[in-house]
Amino acid sequence: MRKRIPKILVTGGAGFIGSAFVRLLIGDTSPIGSRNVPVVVDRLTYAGDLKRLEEVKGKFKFYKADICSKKAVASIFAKEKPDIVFHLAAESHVDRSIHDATPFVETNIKGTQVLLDASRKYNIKKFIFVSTDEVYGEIANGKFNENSPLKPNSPYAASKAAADLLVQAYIRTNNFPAIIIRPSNNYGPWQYPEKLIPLAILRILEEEKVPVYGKGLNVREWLYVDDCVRGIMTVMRKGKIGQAYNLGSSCESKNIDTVKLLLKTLGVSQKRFEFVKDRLGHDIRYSLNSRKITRQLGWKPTVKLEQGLKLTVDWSLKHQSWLKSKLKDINRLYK
Ligand code: NAD
Ligand code: TDX
Repeated sequence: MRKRIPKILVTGGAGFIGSAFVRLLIGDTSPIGSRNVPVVVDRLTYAGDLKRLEEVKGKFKFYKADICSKKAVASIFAKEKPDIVFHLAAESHVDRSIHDATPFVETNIKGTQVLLDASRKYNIKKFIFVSTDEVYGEIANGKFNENSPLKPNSPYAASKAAADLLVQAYIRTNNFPAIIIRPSNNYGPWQYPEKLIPLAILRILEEEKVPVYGKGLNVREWLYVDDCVRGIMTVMRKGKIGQAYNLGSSCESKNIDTVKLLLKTLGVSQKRFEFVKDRLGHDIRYSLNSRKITRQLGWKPTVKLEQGLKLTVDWSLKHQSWLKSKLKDINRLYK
């Protein structure tokens, strides 16, 4: 008898990481991926864009819906009866959360709770929650492991930590079958150009300078998006219910070095940046110990920063019109 293919629902599937995950899932030739028609739920906020899924058009089912709406989520779950939920929908940009925390509390906390309740009601088999490294707060030396306390600093990070804790509470209280993933800074094709790397590329394309906050000494751990979504897939396949997994690349770099490497990759002068006013409450460094996922589940990153930046620049040069289509929104945010 043919095994039933699990029905997969992805929230935030029109976003940067969510769309990369949906593309991976659809291209997957294993029993889970092949013949799977994932259900994508996305409100299409400023950050959502179905162009990211154009190459897999017709191979997924799409619902334009707000995860905060109990009614909308209930009707999707009633109709689709998913087996596995990947929850990536979120307000994801730290700078925006500093201007206005409201949508972060709404989507990241309330939206997560609505999804958890619907998932419980419909007895889903697995709930994969994509949290973030920012829930741990900053670390000057050493690395965070999965048992490090959650001490978020920005409103974005606080809202993600609240959601992370809610998932943990449902695991403990209801035996809810969830797994938490905490990835480090992602970059790669289709990232919205509000984040450092695509913003820097867009500014260079516009003959402007790259804005570097403070003195550029803050450190981030850069994870190429394809490695991230492979990690999410690995956790779905082999991860243990009730566990959390860090997902980092070990490619740590000071922002100023990242920007200089990017300028070199773009083939422009090393001077095409300017120091600007620092971000409020700017976390000095994120750094993950990702031994648990590498040792227990066998995942490892494959793309080093230099190579990932090259891939990102090549893609950006071919998709300049998409990046530039976001310019008005970006200028409203930053100027
Ligand atoms: P993104 O901003 O590119 O995409 C978020 C998606 O969620 C968008 O398509 C948006 O339309 C959708 N969305 C927002 N609010 C919604 C709502 N109320 N209802 C339905 N859909 C809604 O984000 P991303 O960079 O792809 O991040 C995906 C997830 O990974 C997020 O949960 C984020 O916190 C997490 N994460 C991101 C990074 C990173 O570096 N980008 C690192 C670690 C963790
Ligand atoms: O113009 C800029 N200049 C600058 O110096 C911008 C936009 C950022 N920065 C700095 C701030 C950070 O130290 O670059 C670093 C990276 O900034 P972002 O791209 O905004 O990412 P970050 O704040 O580190 O958060 C990211 O990683 C964790 C994602 O946006 C989150 O969604 C994820 O959870």
